[in-house]
Amino acid sequence: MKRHTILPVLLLIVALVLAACGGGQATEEEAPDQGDGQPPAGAVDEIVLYNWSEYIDPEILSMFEEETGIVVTEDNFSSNEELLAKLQGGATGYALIVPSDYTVSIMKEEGLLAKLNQDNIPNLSNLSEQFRNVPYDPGNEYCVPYQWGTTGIGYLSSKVEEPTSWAVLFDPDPDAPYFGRATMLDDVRESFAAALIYLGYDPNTTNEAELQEAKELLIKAKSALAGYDSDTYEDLLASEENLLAHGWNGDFLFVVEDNPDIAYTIPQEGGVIWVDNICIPSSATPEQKEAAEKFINFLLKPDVGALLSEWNYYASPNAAAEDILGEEFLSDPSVYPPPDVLSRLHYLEPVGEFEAVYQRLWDEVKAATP
Ligand code: SPD
Repeated sequence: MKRHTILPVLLLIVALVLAACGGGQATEEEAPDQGDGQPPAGAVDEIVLYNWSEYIDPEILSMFEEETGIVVTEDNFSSNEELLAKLQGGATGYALIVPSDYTVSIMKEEGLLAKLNQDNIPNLSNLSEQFRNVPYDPGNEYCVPYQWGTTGIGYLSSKVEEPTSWAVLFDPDPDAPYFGRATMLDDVRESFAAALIYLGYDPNTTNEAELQEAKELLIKAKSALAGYDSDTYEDLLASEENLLAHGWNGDFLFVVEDNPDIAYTIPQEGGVIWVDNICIPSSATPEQKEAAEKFINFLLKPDVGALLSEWNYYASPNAAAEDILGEEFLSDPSVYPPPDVLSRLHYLEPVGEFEAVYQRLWDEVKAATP
């Protein structure tokens, strides 16, 4: 286990003091029948959350269990495509899933998501205004933004010069210290986005010639790579087995405690910005859905939202949680990119039929010898 050990204690003290004053956050509400420590008769007492790895503080799951009697267990995926394929294949048993923005659009279109009963989620009012009306899910009809972040490059700052360009991967210098000790995300859209952005193209392009060019670059990059990895790349940097990695900002910040030499940057050509969302699959039973909505409401409590970001180092879409997080966290440019960086970031969008083209070309990249 990692992260700050003092903050949860401080938050608990603040919560206890507020409760003793008869107050508590004006922005924190309980959905009907929540809070007696027992699930109602006939309700489920266990649900499964299908999530990215290392994305939720286990303490949050324990707190929820203590409050409601509902045990939340986790299963993990490594990419949106893995999650999507699982649901498209008819997987059942999941009450909660965490797709990114463009995948929410695809899942909605394919009928894979259940509509939220917002009466069960009064803490929705804690979301920042900009997350109440996201383009892929206006009005939070199906999902609630969970965390948001960026995709860039993590590196060991005493061994590698700050990478200012994606050229470190796409035009690698065989004499560079990171050559052969770098990784890229095992993620079709993210890895193509890095190459397309480096080439000056739209990371959501549906132009096959541009995609072919990006594919060639991705193959060229393989000479500098130790491999593709979306789950352990930050640990491999922390242990100094690798020196540079393409990845998600919070994952790098997660291991700075283990190795303070780790730094994160977004190259001058730009990078990807994304919003992950917590949603309920349409395959959930009514009982699972009710428990899942309780959990979503719980996550939206200000103190729980703050705990989540303090643990995983991703930015919070929850305005009431941000009030607790404090200036140091909110002004960290690796978590909340400043305006000049934000202006160079792109959201991934669904590309329709072209998803298959991306996937075919990605398979060719993976199979190729550089
Ligand atoms: N360890 C948690 C990582 C979560 C990353 N989600 C990002 C998806 C962007 N395409």
